[in-house]
Amino acid sequence: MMHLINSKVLALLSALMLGGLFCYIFQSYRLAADVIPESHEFYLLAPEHQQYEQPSILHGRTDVVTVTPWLAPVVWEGTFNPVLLDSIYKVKNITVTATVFAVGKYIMFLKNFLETAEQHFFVGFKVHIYVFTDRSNEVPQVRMATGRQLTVRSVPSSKRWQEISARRMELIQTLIEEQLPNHNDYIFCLDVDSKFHGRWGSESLGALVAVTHPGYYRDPRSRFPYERRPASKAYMASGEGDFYYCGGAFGGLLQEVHHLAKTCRSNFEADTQEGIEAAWQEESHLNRYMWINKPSKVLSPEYLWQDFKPKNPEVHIIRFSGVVKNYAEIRPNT
Ligand code: UD2
Repeated sequence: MMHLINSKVLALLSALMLGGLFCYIFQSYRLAADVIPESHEFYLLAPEHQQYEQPSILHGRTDVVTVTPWLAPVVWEGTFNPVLLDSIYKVKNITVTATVFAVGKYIMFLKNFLETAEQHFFVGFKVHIYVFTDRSNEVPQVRMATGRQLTVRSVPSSKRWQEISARRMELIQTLIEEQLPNHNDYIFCLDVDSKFHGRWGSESLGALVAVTHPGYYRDPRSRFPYERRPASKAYMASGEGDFYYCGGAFGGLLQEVHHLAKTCRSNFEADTQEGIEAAWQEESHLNRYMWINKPSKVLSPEYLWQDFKPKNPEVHIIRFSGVVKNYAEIRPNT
């Protein structure tokens, strides 16, 4: 009799456990199927009843190319609606991180960079700027709007500018691994010897974002200063390559930029082992990376001009531009 009761209790318990397991699995399945991650790159939710100029697929800019052969947008003034884009990205509650390196005398550029970023870089969004410097005590005090913050990280000084420029990939990789766990957020890595002159905002967001170099976008690719030695991991053969991209500005989703930084760093280090340094250091490795891993958004040279260059007619607005500098005076070596 006792034996019979025990087996009934056992059967009841097993049924309860199975039921519980079924509910758990069913619930998890529902969650996985129903919940669309809010900050997913491709989930562009516009507010209801918003009024804006009617878009057209017939009329628009005809003086420039606005899409790459792999169908990534090329962002030029006049190709996007900033108000609409801001309203789409605001609800995602994203944080945009920017990294900037100011090692040695390059600290002199930081004040202008930070002050103009306040005026033009993702205004109205949460922004976190990381400054990497060996002169923490010389970092200028710049008033930042609510939601914007600055973190200073100490890095060692260096006797070679090539090394400073190259080490950026390693530091960006480590920053993302250690400090930035939300992989749905975005990051831009920018040169400090530059200033913002116009809006740089949500139109620039994408999974992997590259900027076409202002010095080469009108040239045939045979003239691009890619690394041409086959011994280097940054090697680009003649007839290869899409555009020549800047090392001074790139970005995207944290997970994408992490992969980029890690790959460029490891290729750079493999070159060093072989006693080779690519023609334009990490810019060469970045160009090789972007050739294989096509950027999902390409920013026109509006997003990195050079102050010494007169504005070309297709450039309607300069948003960010490298200041004129005397290399011999500011670099630790020539
Ligand atoms: C180009 C690229 C730069 C980089 C370099 C290749 C653009 C506009 N610039 O610029 O991104 O790819 O070629 O090496 O695409 N830095 C210091 N202290 C130094 C030297 C450099 O902090 O003593 C940092 C600083 O953030 C600077 C960046 O490294 O903005 C790049 O160095 P650069 O501006 O001297 O390189 P440049 O003008 O040749």
